[in-house]
Amino acid sequence: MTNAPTTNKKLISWVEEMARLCQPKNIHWCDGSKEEYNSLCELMLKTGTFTKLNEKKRPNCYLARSHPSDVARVEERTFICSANQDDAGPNNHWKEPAEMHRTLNGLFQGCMAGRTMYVLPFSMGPLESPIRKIGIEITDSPYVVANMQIMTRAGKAVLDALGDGDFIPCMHSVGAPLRPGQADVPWPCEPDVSRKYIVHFPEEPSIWSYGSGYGGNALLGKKCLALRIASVVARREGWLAEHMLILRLTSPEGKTHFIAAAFPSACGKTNLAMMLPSLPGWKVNCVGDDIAWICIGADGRMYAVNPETGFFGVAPGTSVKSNPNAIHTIERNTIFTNVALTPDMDVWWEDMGVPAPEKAIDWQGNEWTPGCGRKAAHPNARFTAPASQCPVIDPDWQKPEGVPLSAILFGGRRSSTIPLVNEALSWEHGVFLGSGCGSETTAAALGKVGALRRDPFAMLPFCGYNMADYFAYWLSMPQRTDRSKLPRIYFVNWFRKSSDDRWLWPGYGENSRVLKWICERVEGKAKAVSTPIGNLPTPDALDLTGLNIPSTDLQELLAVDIEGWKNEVEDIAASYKKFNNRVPATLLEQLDILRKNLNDAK
Ligand code: O2Y
Ligand code: MN
Repeated sequence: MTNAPTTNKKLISWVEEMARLCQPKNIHWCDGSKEEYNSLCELMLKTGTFTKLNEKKRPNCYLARSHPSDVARVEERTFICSANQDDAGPNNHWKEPAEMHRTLNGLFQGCMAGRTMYVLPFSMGPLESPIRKIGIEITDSPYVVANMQIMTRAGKAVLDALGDGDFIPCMHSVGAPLRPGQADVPWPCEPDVSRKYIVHFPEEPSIWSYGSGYGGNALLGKKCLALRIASVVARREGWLAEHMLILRLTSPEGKTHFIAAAFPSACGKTNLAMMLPSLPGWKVNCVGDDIAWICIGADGRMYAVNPETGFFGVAPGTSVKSNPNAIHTIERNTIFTNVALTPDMDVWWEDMGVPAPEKAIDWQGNEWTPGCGRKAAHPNARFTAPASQCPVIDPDWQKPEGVPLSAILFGGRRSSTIPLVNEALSWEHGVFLGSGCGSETTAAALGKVGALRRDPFAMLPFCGYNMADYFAYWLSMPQRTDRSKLPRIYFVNWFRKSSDDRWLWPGYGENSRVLKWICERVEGKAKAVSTPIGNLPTPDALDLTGLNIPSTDLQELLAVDIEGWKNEVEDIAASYKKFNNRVPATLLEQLDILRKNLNDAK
């Protein structure tokens, strides 16, 4: 290959082999430059993939509309192909690796005909970070390249850092070859979901994705590499790859704590990560909104790195009320996907907090008016925006060694039983609480609205190995460092409802009150009451200054619903059963302790 900007033999021969397989029209090695980004955007304007937005209102912003069959991650088509099925576990779809390679080889044969094959070097984590990982994504989608340029460190600097070293091959095709003379479409993909494949080979490691151009299916640095593959690599190397936001909370006196939080998808991680606290003088800075790579530092504390450089956030529901800092982040240099287009070439979505336009073009490209009975934006419509544009991006967000964690939060969308906040009594108790994570489904998710879906550690769709082994790995942390140096663990729930279906807690910026209590607990200052489920704030320990919340609501938020918890225990026990006796004894002991505490409670 004459035009390869590298001497890396493994890389050159892999690109040659993939070119022979996929038969592209051209090969383009991505340098990650602004010029390259702009020319990809120009290209996508020509093919109709992109629509340019109003330059005055949204400078350098574009809208893409996906094919209606290609709007979200496809969990049912996501595979972990470890040699041994038990290593993938009941939490993953599995196929024997050789068989899957045969299937993929068939699908990728000639799949890039008539298209350009882009070779995109990218790094997850700052290049100087000891745990950064370099991937090379080969893709036939310019949309994927443009999004990856925002979401990762990509291009020449990465290739230079790679040198002759090793990388993770990430192979992607939209699965829509062009015959000679065949016209392209704005969003090429394989519309038949049963022919889409998002495949991980953790032992190689490598990633193969076919048929989708959307988000987590196609931007392979994100969920595929930084969570599924990284979770396997992390266990081998002694660190953690987690589905967590990272934030810094600073008190009016300037005291700072870093907190990581794992919530299932669609529970407001992006909102919390860059929250505007309602408490006067308190400040939140954002380190990351979706993924945390956590390792034990030289001082024995846990340090968290955000491996990404952008936000791929859900647009519907994002408003000045829910997330003012996100609204500012997406004012410029942003790619919008599947939102509505207003007559003045701006974007709109449901619950944007501004009146609906009199008419718009909906996410499928059809005319839309308020009251027409359809949504203007797809519920999983997204913005892709640089993290550096967030008004509260943390000054340390790119520190190669990460930021030291004071606390880890787990949570979910739970309308009953789970209190506003609960402090774990030990690391083991905290791991138990994490294993019981779950969330009630919303209209944005597929399936029945309001059904509880267990999602341990918010990692169920993202853990690249058997989750029972993952629990054991988390439990091993006190053997890897001084237990007293580990972050304290909390379980939070902003989503409690009253029996007459009112929100009991206002959420958003008011969640800073809970974060304040957590930081004060870490400092040994705040009061708590010991209960059968953990330590809860005494009602006067939460700073409720200026918040008009009925005392009966507060009581409900901080009460232990014994009967509800008894059901919770049995439901968690049932969720463990799926792991066929592989769940660590320590977690079964925690379950028994909780059962006994609840039975002993009056
Ligand atoms: O539907 C997709 O492809 C995006 S999924 C996603 C994107 C950003 C952050 N988190 C998620 C998720 O599902 O957890
Ligand atoms: Mn996520």
